[in-house]
Amino acid sequence: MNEGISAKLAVLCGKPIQDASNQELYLALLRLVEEQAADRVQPVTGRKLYYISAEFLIGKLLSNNLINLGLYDDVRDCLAAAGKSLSDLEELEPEPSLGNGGLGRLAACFLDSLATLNLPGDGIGLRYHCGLFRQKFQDGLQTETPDLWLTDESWAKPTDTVYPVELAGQVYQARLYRLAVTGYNGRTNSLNLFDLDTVDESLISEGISFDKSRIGENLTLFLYPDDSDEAGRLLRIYQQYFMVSAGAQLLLDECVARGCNYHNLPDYAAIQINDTHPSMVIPELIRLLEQRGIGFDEAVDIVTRTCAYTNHTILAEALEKWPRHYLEQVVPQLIPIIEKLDALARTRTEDTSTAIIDGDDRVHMAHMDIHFTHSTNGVAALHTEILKNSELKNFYQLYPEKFNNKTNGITFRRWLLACNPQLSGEIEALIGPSFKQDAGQLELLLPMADNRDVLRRLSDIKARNKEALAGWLYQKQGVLVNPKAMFSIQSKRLHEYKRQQLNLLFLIHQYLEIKNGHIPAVPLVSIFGAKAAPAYTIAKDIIHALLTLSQVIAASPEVSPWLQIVFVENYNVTAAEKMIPACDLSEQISLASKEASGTGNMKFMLNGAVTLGTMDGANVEIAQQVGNENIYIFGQTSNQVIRRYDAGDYYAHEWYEGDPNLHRAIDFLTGPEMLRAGREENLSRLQDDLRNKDWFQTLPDFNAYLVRKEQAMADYAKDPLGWQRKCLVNIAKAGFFSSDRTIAEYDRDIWHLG
Ligand code: 26Q
Repeated sequence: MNEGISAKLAVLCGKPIQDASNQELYLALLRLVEEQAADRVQPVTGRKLYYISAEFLIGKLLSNNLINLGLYDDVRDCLAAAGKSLSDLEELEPEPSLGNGGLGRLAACFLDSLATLNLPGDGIGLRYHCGLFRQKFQDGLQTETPDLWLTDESWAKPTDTVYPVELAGQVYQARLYRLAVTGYNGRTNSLNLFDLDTVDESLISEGISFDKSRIGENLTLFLYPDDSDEAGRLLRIYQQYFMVSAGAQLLLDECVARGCNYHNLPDYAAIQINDTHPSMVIPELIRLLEQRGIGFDEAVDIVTRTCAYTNHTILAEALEKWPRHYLEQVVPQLIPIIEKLDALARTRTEDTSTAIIDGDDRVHMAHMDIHFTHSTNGVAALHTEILKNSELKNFYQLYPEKFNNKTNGITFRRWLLACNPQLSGEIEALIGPSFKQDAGQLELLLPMADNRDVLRRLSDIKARNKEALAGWLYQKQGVLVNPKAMFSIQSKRLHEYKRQQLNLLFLIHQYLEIKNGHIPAVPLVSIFGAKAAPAYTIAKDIIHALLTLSQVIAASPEVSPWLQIVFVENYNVTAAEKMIPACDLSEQISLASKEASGTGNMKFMLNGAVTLGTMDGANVEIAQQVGNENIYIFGQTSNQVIRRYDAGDYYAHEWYEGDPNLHRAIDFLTGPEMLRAGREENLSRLQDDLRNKDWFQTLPDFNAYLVRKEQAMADYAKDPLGWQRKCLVNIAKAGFFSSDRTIAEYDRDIWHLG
C-alpha cells in the first residue's frame, strides 16, 4: 500500500481516513487529483489546438482522472484498508451532462487522447447548468425533468477571466471556468467552459420549460433548448455566439501572451469546428482581427489557415441554416462580414448551390465552413465518400484538396480500463500492459484465438459482467433479468434513422412466434437505452411501443422465459459504462448511408461483443477489420439506399402487403394485447408511419435482419466457444478504433501541433 497517498488523503480530510465520511473523502480526492493534475501542466510552444464544441460529454471524472494520473490502484487499496470503497465514492459524483450523444462524447475522447499524446490542445464550450434533460418513464411515456448536475464542488472552477460579448446590442460578461483534462501518463490540458454570472435556475418551471426570452438569466440553463419554436432557435444562436466570441477572445489573448502579432496567428493556433454549431467563430474572428488593425482580406486568409471543420451528419435537416433575420436580431455585428464572405465565395464559382446566403435569405453555416477553412473532414471512410460524391459534391469539385477522412475513435482508458477492469486485467496478463497506450498491441491476442483456456476465461468475464449488469438493473429499476440469456443491446439517441423500430418489429415477431410454439435457440434479453428529443413525436412513440411491448411480454408466461425487453431509464455515460461490458450482441442497425460513423459500435467491439449491423458508418471498417465470419452484416447497401431516394420509388405499403411476417408485426402494434397495455394515439401514429411513410426504409431490411439475428442467436447457443472466438477477434482488432490513432491523424494532416 502507498503510505504517501494515505497520509495525503488524511491531511486533505483533516482526519484519519476511517473517520471521514464518503462525502469528505470524495472532496479530498477531488483536491488530490487537482494538485497532481496541476503538476503536469506544461508550457505551450508552437501551435496549440482549440477544439470548439457545443458539447463535451465527459462523464464522471474521478476514476478516469485517478487512472490517468496512475493513482487508481493506490487510492482504491488505501481506502479499502480503512474500510471504505472507491466505488461508493464514485456514486457520489454527479455526471456532467454536457452533451446529447456521439458528437459530444467524441469531443471528450479527443481531449483524453490529446493529453495522452502530450499534444497542446484545449476544449472550448459552455457550462450548461442543466445540460441534457433527465429522462423518466411514466405510464409508458418519456417525461423530461431538469438535471441540475452542477454543485459547488464541481470540477469546473471559476476564474477571474471574463470577456465582454455583445448579444442583440447588449453587452454581457462571459466568465471562464476551467477544468483539468488529464492524459494517461501524459500532460494536463484544459476544458474551458463559459458561463454568465446572472443565470438563474429558478426560471425553470414545470418539467424543462422556462422563459426563453430572458437571455441574461437563461443563456446557459440547458443544452440545446427545444428548437421546435422560434424562441428556442434564437436561444441556440445566442448560445453559439456567446461560446465562440468568448472562445475567440481567450484564444487571441493566449496567443498574444506567447508572442503572436495576429499576422502569424496560424503559427500559434489551430481551431477545430465541431460540426456547424461553432461556425460563427469564422466571422467573429475576422471581426476581432479587424478591430485589432488587420485588413479584411488578410483576416480572411488568417482565419482560413487557422480553422478546420468536421462534418458529423448527412441528414439535411441537421445542417444548420439560419434565416438571416435571426442573425440580424442576435448578432447584427456579424452580418456585414457574412455578406462579404458570401460575395467572396460567389467570385470563386458560378455554382450558386455553394452560396452562403441562399435565395430564401438563409445562411448556410456548413457552406461558410467549407469556403473559409482549410480542411473539411468526415468521420468514417464511407461517410467521407458520401460527402464527396453526393452530399457535398459541388464543394468537393471546387476544393478537392480540402476534403479528408478521419475515422472516429474512442479512448480505451475509459472504455476498457475503467469500465471493464476484469477484461483489461486479463488482457494485461496475456499480452502485457503496453496496449494501454499502443492499442495496436491488442493484435497480440490473435494467436490465442483457438486457445480454449483463454476463450473460457473471456467467457467467464463476460458472464460476471452480465451478472453485474443484472444486479444494477434490479437495484435501479427493479427488473429481474436472466444473466444466462443472450444480451442484445441497442443504446444510442432515439432517432428514426437509427431504427430502434426495426428492433421493435423483430421483437414483436419473436413474441408471436413463441406464442405459436416456435421456441428460439436461446433466451434473449433485449436492452435499450435512448433519449428522444422532447419535441420528436415519432421517436417518443417508438419508446412507448417498446415499453408497452415489454409489458405485454412480461405478462405472458409462455413468452417471458424466452424474451424480455429492458429499457434503461436516463441512458448516459455512466449507464453506458455498466451496459457495454455486459453485451453479447451489439445492435448497429441504422439505414445504410445515414449514420456518419457511430462510436458505440467501437465500444461494444472493444469489450468483446459481436456486431449485428448494416454496412453503414464505421461498421464498414469494423467489418474490414474483423472479417465476415466475426460480424453479422445485413440489409441494403448505402448505394442501394441512395439510389432509392434519388428514384423516389420507395413505397412502404408495397412491402407491408408483400411480406406476411411484416404485415403481422405491424398490425400487432394496434392489436388487442398492445391496446390493453398502451395508448392508441401513440401506437396507431407509429403504425401509420411505418405502413405509409417509413422514410428510413425499415421494411425492406426487415427480413434480412430477422434472418441474421436468428443466425447469431443459433450460433451463440450451439457453439459457445466458437462465439467466444468471434469476441476475441473483435477485441484483438479494435486497436484501429482508439482515439489516439484518430488524434494522431488529425495532428499529422490538419493541426501540426507543437
Ligand atoms: C442542429 C440544429 C438544431 C438543433 C440541434 C442540432 C444538432 C444537435 C446535435 C445537430 C446535431 C447534433 C449531434 C450530432 C451527432 O451527435 N452526430 C454524431 O456524431 C458522432 C461523432 O462523429 C457520429 O459517430 C454519429 O454517427 C453522428 O450521428
